[in-house]
Amino acid sequence: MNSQDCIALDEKYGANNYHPLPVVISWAEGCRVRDPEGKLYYDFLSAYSAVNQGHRHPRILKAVRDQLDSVTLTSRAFHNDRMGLFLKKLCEFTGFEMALPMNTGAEAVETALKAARRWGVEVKGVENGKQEIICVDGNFHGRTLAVISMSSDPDSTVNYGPYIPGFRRVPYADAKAMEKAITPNTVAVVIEPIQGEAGVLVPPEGYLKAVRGMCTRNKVLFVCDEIQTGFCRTGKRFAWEHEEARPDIMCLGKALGGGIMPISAIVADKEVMGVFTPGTHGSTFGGNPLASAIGIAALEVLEDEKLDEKAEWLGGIFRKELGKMQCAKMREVRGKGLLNAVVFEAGFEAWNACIALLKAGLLAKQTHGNIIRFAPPLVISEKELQEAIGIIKGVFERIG
Ligand code: IF1
Repeated sequence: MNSQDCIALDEKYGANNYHPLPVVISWAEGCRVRDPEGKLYYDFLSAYSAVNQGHRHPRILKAVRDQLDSVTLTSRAFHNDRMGLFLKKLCEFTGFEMALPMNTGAEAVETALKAARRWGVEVKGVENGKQEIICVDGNFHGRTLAVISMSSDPDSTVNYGPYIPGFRRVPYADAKAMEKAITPNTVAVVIEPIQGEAGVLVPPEGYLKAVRGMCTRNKVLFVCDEIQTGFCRTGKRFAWEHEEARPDIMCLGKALGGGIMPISAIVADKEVMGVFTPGTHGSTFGGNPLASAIGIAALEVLEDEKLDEKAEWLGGIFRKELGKMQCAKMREVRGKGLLNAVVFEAGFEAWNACIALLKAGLLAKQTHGNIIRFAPPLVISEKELQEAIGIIKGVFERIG
């Protein structure tokens, strides 16, 4: 099937809930993808950072193939011989005591919200039904009803009421406003350490530390959504490490699945994770043996290939080279590690620039109309990155 036929099928049979770039991917490896016509592209989205280890990493593929020969799915009604090893590896990688496996990112966030509400009653002593959770403007934590009840984005929330109560929203990167919103019933604060959907918004230095501090002072859980920023993307294993602002609960997803399947989790210490008892939360697929085998391999690749250091190093090169480009419409280059964005002047149609990049052989997606996000797989080599920068330069300098 050619690209046109694939797109026609999507449009005829698929709900109209996306507006993708007009490109079809039928093959991928490392940091490159190919369309059915054979054109090669650099992938500078990495499935929104779910492909940090690169497409079809050989070591992760081997883990999949090996696991397919024994057992793939058991449900949690029985133990399987992979999950414990996976959770141990995840705890060692993150430095937390316990983990709870789910599937998608939104489920991890839901799990964190539920953990926080229960902890609020059972440990902090808040009356059930009175728990409050503080979130921030511009957040993106997924698509479920509880999660969109935190959202300030009209597209995500329109006509989906009634929304879930118990959330208070304050401006992002404003520690004072957040502390003012804390009441005796506040059980948690939920933030992304860098806001992805908001256009790779990096908060001023000291913000994460301030949030950590106010949570400790007020006996409130600090929930950090590292679903997009985690697993080496920003130059550290987790973005909170840039300020040593260790959260109480970390939400994980995307790259935990090694680019193969949805795998998510929360990690926390015993005091928090201890609130879950049999029957109070779960998932058919969470922790399944295939996912567990993949999760272990995904973490081993991040560790053995030192992808945190690599993202830090290459990210520096990327921002420096983009900063040098001659394009009068460019306003700002920002980000950390290999999670970066270019902000153009207000009213700029970044969609058109993404189409031009696509034609030149590089896939990236705009956000908020005038921002383009650049997040290649972390396995990209310096040479490949330089070639990709050349493509971006060619397009941006033509824009003027
Ligand atoms: C889509 C955005 C990125 C996330 C954070 C939780 C989730 C996400 C910080 C939920 C998911 C994805 C979802 C994807 C687009 C994408 C996205 F532009 F919408 F905001 F990456 F920047 N927390 N982000 O970024 O994870 O349930 O999807 O596994 O099409 O909705 P999920």
